[in-house]
Amino acid sequence: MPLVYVALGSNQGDPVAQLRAACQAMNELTGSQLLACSSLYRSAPMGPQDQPSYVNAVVALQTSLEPEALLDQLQRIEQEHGRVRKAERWGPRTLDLDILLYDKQVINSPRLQIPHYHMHARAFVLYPLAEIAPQLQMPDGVQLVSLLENCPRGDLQALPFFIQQPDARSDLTPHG
Ligand code: PH2
Ligand code: MG
Ligand code: MG
Repeated sequence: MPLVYVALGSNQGDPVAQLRAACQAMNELTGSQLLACSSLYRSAPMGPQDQPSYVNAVVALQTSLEPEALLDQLQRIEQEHGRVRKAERWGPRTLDLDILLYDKQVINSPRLQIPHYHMHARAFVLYPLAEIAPQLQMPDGVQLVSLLENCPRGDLQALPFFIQQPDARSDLTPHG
């Protein structure tokens, strides 16, 4: 079954509760199982500075949903958690769920760009991802560790809260 990495972010309401609820909702998707969750991380907003800091995490999800069907479901979960789509780029949001990687696929459709278009340069994506998939290779063969070398950690800070870990899975081998 395909292995997908999803980035979570929130800076409105109760971000920690939003991220926990989103993990539970992803684990309940048809044909899907959450395999791993990173720690929660706080960082200053990228983009407009007149918004609260963000809480981010990355999860590994095994799913039989095709990429666009998964996108539909993630957008539904965003909406159910009060997401209001606004015109402002990089503006505040109650819940943002971005597909980072879908197996080794490269997708450039009107709705989906995978790998996620800017993941290479975002500490709040790369460090949580490395926590759950240290051996990961990008579809183009570049190692995640070499992306990290070019991406300073900045103010990214691991929080002392956790998302409940899914049951330990002996068949979860690093991707790549
Ligand atoms: N998401 C944004 C805009 N800015 N900044 C941080 N630190 N984390 C985010 O997830 C984030 C952001 C829009 O998706
Ligand atoms: Mg985003
Ligand atoms: Mg998004």
